[in-house]
Amino acid sequence: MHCKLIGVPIQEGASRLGCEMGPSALRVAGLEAALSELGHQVNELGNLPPPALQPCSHPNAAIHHLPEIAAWTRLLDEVAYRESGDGMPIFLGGDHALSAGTVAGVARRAAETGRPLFVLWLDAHTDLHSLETTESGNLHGVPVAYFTGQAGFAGSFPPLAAPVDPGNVCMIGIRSVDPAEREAVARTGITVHDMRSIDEHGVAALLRGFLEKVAEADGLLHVSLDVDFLDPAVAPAVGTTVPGGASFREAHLVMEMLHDSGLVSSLDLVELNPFLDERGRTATLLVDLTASLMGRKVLDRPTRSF
Ligand code: NNH
Ligand code: MN
Ligand code: MN
Ligand code: MN
Repeated sequence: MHCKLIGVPIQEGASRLGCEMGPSALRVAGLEAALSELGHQVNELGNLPPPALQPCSHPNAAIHHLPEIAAWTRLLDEVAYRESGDGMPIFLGGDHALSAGTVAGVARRAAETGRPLFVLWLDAHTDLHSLETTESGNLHGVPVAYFTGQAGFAGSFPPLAAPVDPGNVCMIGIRSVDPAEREAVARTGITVHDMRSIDEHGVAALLRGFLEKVAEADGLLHVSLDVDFLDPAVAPAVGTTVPGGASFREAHLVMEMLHDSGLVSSLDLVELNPFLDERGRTATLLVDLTASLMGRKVLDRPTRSF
């Protein structure tokens, strides 16, 4: 596989500063070497420079940094479209607002190839607010509403060329949903597997159901991994910890199954805040999870798709 590492030093979408250092921490933790050791060709594209701003505003006075996030979305839509033409872009965040642009760009590419894009959202949160409904005003809480074509982004965010069908979005790990997001989940029909579903059925059964759907549709699969998908006991370096998250092994199992499926075409690693880390352990875990997604395994096993 030809992997492209793209640093996205964006932190204006989160309430706490520090995600800007995420790409550096992932590099220091050895992401490039981990991928090369697995036999992949790795292109290190460096960090994207912060884009120029265009003034814009919104009647919701709670919103923080709208011109910054709108400009990043415009830039990332272009970059993701360009870099998904050949090889697998890996976006090193940066906060989760970056996924508005990365998913929009890979969706535009997928639409051209005629294959449907699916999105696996690994997160404690659904990130389904619109600009109207966000109460925190932190725009890392809105990307899913944007890239699935929900109303209210016109005039600031770039027009969306290829909205992702909400029926193609699957969320796993969810345990913090605001009232307006609850309503949006019901309205859009996005599949949400909360932590209770993981407890009841096991993460493998939930993920297998989704991967079968992607394979049947001959789809492309974008994976968006928010650090707070993981339990804060194993991944403390995130500004929005929520107890009761995925365990170390649950997260690795998800990555191992994704590798075996052969379906993943692009990846976001987001919300890593190195300022909150303990001696780099969260950055190291993210590198190890990415290695599992890209083929690292304990033992070879009889081939099984997923
Ligand atoms: N739903 C909350 C908000 O909109 C929290 C979002 N924070 C996240 N999302 N970390 O992944 O502010
Ligand atoms: Mn702010
Ligand atoms: Mn998120
Ligand atoms: Mn989250």
